Amino acid sequence: MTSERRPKRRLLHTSDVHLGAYDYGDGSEARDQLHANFNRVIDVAIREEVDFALIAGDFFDNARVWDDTLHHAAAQISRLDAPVVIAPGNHDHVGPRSVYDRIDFAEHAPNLRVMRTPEGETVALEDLDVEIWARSHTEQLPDFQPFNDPPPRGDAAWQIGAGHGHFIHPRALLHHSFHIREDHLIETERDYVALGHWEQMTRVAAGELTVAAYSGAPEGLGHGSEVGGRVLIVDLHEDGRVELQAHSLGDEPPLAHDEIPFLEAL
Ligand SMILES: [Mn+2]
Repeated sequence: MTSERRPKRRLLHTSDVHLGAYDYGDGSEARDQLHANFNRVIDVAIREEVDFALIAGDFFDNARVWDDTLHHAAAQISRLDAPVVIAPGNHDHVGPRSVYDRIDFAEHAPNLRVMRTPEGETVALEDLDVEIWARSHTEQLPDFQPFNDPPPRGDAAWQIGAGHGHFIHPRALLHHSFHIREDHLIETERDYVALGHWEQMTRVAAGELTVAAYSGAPEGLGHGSEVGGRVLIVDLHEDGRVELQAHSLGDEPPLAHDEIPFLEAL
């Protein structure tokens, strides 16, 4: 967008963690696994020395997760010496009966910012010269469109968008809720748009000037995806380039930008 050089920044993008999805009965291995997987997401963020992390919705599975899950999440987030921003999705919506009202996250994870304004909200990370805009889910409204009418770019060098919903391929049948279209993403005029709601990792079309991708679920439940158990590391380069890498939560080598699947059709 601008030809001036910008500060080099690095972020971690994940989504659809669904912490607490197995909070029933006496607990289970699946529950422990989900918790351990989020610990590994934070491990990657620390190892890769990210400047901030962005969770594009469905961080918690529902508003009735166990207290222990809330405290586990806050403790893990606070291990990272960098801001963590959550743009809530349909499973962890804001408003009445929000999971984020259950404990005082500001006390337990002072580096966490939850976007709680239903009309949409810009979080300014002033020390980083980064602004993040998103519109959070409030409840299950099928016609909710995360990127309808985004505000113009702000003053910070880097403009990031986040949204939780279904990217609609131009040739797709319109049978999903929470639509995100390519022209929505183009109209954001953001440098990077972090998407959530899908369990598979994929880049999506967003015009020439915007990079947009789903991180997929970190536990690798991706249906039909070749990439699982990964998070995105996003490098914002001084010349304005946005470069992705898919980092494994296990021992797999990272995938370079062009190796990350690109949605051709749906
Ligand atoms: Mn979702």
